[in-house]
Amino acid sequence: MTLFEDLKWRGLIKDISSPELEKKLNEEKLTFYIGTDPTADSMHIGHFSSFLIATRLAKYGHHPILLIGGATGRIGDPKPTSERQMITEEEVEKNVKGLTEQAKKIFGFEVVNNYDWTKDISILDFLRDYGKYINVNYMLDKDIISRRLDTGITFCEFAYTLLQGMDFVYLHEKKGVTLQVAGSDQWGNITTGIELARKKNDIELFGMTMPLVLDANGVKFGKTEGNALWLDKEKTSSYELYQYLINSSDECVIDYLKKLTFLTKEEIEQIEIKHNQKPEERLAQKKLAHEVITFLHGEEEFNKAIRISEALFSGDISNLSLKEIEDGLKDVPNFKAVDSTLIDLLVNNKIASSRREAREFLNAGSITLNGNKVMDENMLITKDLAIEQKAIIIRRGKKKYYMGLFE
Ligand code: 485
Repeated sequence: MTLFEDLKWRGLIKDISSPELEKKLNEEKLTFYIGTDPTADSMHIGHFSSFLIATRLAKYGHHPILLIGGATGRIGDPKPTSERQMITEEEVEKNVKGLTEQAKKIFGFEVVNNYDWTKDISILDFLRDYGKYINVNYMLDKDIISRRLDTGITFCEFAYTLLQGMDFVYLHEKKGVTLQVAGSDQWGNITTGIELARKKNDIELFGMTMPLVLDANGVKFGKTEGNALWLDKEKTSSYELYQYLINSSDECVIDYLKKLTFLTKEEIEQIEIKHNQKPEERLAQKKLAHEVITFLHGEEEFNKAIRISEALFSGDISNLSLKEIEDGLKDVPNFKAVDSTLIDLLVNNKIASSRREAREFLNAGSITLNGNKVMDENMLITKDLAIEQKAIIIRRGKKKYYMGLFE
């Protein structure tokens, strides 16, 4: 299978700037780039799904450059709905640093920052050398800009597309870049660069976009109740990522395997057949979690995520560290633990609604404390019982966890 056929099969091609690109991708070695703005100090899984294209093309011998937008991040790519809140320069710098380290670590490719070549261009040079080549009419036709005309768009954001266009031209001149890749929302910015290069240098540059990865409800992949899944494991633990991926719906999981892993067509088709025989075993979801987490955080983190999941599922948490427990139980109800009897602890922290109900749970053997079944309502709960003198974990029934923390 050629690279282009592979990308198509994965559903990774939305628009291409010229049909010639297929031949070029299959037969030449191109230098290409993909960029992101420093709106946070870590990428999220949405960026990852796009940035993976860099590794995909590199596997076929193309040369990737990753761009962090220290300049464009100071302006803000117009959103279709409203003007962005500007972020402070300190924040931009901090985010550039975080993203640069992360991009190098995860992908291992060259990383550039557009602030380096943008910061010293004077306003007059900008207008004469770039502004002169782009018609305002052309800019107004762009989807994102035209959608903002009703609500308004400042000159600052209006000019954004020219900055990104300038990057493309600059990277072509300095590094031989001929292709820019991005998610489909970047089409307007990519074509500005192509237009600039054509008018200014009489050169043809190429662009390619991929569709957004969506879940079965049309929600962007990686968003849960408005929260992004971050690639920085201090922000989103491997366990949380594991839980998200393992819970992918059967409808979407094969699509995710195509878009988020390097498994081949043959491998994915095999997985699909086996998965459909026994969907309840979640083979496809397990493969997905394994591939994504080992790529991002390494095998050890993946094994840790499995260990936490299994321990929490079986209830035997005695082998987990406090950190692992905290990762695993981040979202469970927390309470401040004080010395008390077991029954008081259950009632005072609403694990049982009354003393009568607490006794029912205890007598039925459905309460565990740090993984061990407890039945004596008068048992004294103190710091000495807590994991690393800090946490007590109560499980009620099969699934319901509560975490008490001693001061
Ligand atoms: O020369 C460039 C300067 C800036 C950018 C790209 C090239 C960033 C770009 N304008 C942007 O806003 N990208 C988004 C971001 O940074 O969050 C997202 C896109 C998405 C995908 C992802 O970056 O919305 O489609 O391309 C990598």
